[in-house]
Amino acid sequence: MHCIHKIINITQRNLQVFNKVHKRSGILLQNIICRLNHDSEEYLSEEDEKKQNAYVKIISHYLGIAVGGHRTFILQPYIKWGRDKKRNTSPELQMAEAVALINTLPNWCVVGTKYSPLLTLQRKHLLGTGAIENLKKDLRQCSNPTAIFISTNQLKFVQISELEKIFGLPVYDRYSIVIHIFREHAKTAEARLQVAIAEIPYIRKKIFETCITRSGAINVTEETKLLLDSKEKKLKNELKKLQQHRRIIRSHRKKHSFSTVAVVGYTNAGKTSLIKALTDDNSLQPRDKLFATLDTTAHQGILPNRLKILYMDTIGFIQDVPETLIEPFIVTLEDAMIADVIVHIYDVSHPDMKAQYQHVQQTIKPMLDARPIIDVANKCDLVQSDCIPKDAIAVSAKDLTGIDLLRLKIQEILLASTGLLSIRVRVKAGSSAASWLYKMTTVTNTESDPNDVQYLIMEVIATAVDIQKFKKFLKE
Ligand SMILES: Nc1nc2c(ncn2[C@@H]2O[C@H](COP(=O)(O)OP(=O)(O)OP(=O)(O)O)[C@@H](O)[C@H]2O)c(=O)[nH]1
Ligand SMILES: [Mg+2]
Repeated sequence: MHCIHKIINITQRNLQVFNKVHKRSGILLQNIICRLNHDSEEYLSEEDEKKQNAYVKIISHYLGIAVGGHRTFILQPYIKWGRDKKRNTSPELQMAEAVALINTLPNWCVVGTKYSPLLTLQRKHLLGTGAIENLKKDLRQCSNPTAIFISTNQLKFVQISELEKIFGLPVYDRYSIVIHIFREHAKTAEARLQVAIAEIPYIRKKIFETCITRSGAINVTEETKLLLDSKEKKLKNELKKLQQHRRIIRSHRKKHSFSTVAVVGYTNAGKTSLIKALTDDNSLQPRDKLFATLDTTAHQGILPNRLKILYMDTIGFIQDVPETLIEPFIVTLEDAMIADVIVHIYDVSHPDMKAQYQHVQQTIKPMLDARPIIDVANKCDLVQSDCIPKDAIAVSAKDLTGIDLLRLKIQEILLASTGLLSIRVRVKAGSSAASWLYKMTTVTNTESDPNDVQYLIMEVIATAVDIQKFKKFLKE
């Protein structure tokens, strides 16, 4: 109830402001954008300070939070052959992504890299004795490394602690590095909540795995267990509120039938830049960082037929991280996935483009039914035109090439998928027919009839049902 009450208050505030300057449809659209983008304030934590401090201590310890950053040595393991060998990418491309992940973190830098061919990732020390000795040598030759990043999905905690003992340095896997980035980039309360939820399974597993005694019992203090349990309960309750909040927005959007276009894609593909290019929204800040965007936000755009629509910016995808990490973000991603049209943007200049494209397709497919997807090959300013796949729209969000064509494509697919029709109607100025159209359809343009100024040529977008209703109305 509290949540609904707040939403109503916000809407009334917005309405007062917009009433003065906008027409009816403008108000509704702006309200929805405000709700989608800023309502999350209400999810601010009210947690008791003492408990919070204890929790922060646990998190910092188990996540290895490093305030001053790290001089990182990256080890890129890869399976040489067999079932687990990755076939659509290469160790070099995985290493490039690992370097980009570290460079995304402020004050972290890469001071050395090494590849490690393995038969399995399951060994207690991950590496064989010879490889460990070689790595020790590499670390000694390196300029003062303070941490090791082993660029694989998720290590067992026993592996982490063993390696930490051997090398005397903190060891991170991709799960913990991506959590660090999420923490850094989570600006709204909503995103912070999602990151906190993503941390819980990691911390839980780490605490439990590192507290197993020789006899197999889990030696965790009652206080720690309680703290984790209560934190988890609280976060889940807040997540429930978030879901309820999203449902309200969703039904509101449906009720006022604003068409939405979700822009999804691999992290750093150019989703935010594309929406900025499509909408001219200067509040959008594209950044050369992985996971720069964590929140699903809505931005108003206008199609060539003057239909106002909402573009949804979304969190990016990445390969080789555990699902539990992305799961809390699926709530907001699902919200985008109910969009009328999905734009899948990928970086056509990226050497790992194929694997990135396939990863996104595989992740979004289960969330979509028969929803149309438009493939957009972005950063085409960086490649020769013969590198661009034939079934994609070539775009440069930076240089604005292909943007008009994309708008037309979105319009075409949107009208086809929503059953909306764009029609021109001649009606008498000031007539009840004109009022009916203003009230019941989206009027995209109105001009005086050059042959008779008493008449208007109105361009409207409406469903086939509404058009039938209008014909009936004219006969009455
Ligand atoms: N050369 C070139 N660079 C681009 C283009 N589009 C985006 N970029 C750059 O790519 C980087 C990432 O752009 P974003 O729009 O932030 O990418 P994103 O997909 O929103 O990234 P995340 O939110 O981090 O997942 C930025 O440095 C952009 O300036 C393009 O068409 N050409
Ligand atoms: Mg972004």
